[in-house]
Amino acid sequence: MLQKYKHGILHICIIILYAINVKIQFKFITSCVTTFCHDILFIRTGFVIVSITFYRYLRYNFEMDNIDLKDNKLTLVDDAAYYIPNFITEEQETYIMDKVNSAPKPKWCQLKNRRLQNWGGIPHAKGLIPETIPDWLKGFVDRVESLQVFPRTNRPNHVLINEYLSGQGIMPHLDGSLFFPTISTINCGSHTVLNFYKPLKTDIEVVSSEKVYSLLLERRSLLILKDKMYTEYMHGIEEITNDIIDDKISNITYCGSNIQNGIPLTRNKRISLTIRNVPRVSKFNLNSLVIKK
Ligand SMILES: O=C(O)CCC(=O)C(=O)O
Repeated sequence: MLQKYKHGILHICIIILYAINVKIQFKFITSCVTTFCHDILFIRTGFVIVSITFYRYLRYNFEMDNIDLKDNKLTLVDDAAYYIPNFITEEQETYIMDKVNSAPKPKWCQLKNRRLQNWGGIPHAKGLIPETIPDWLKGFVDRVESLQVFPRTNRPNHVLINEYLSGQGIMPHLDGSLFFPTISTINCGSHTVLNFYKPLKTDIEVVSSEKVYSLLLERRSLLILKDKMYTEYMHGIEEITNDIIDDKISNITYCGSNIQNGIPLTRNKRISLTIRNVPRVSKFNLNSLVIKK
């Protein structure tokens, strides 16, 4: 019931806080002029700051909960891809990057051209060996889940964190049948360009053929790939340090106003959070292993 009226309640709270703020700020200015009573000024300033912060928090949650995925569905690519710019705030981006950077060394897995961390467990051919997702990360997983891109039976239970230095990338690949065919990726620290290729099946392996789409993933954005975009197209990131934005970028009209045809973008260190569901979960649990130790 409360859930049903959540948006209404938030709206009323925002209006009340706004009204209180206007009134208090008016009184505050008057009292500045008429009195030098520092105690009262101090209390009023505190109240204004607290209520503005709360107001911004409510507005932020209100706007986030109101994301309508239909508006973010990319029309120039096959079904289905959704691109949501500014899915997280600058503060949240810094928070994520600090958490990722301060993870203990054994949490990192160093590959030839990038580093990664597994959260939620270790995906294995026989299923996920699960582990509880820590609270700092769970909040972001819940936000993605609230967009209802995953069915209730396949809630996101795994987060792969990739760290790419400028010039690093990932070979074209398919994520395969280990995962439920929906990928959601939060981008932090730098933009990148994610390319999509038609797979070519040879007798020995599946290789990528021509590039069909490119998507610009801006900092703080969320990308969701489903259905054919998951199953039929390989995705990869070229190992380059600069990108030239041109009309081959299929989501350019969904990006920020600073993104225009012809501009060069320099890549910095990028951290991506790939939030997925592993349908098969092993009974063996990494948490119990740690406790037994
Ligand atoms: O970093 C990304 O956006 C892509 C990651 C990816 O494709 C993968 O880890 O399989």
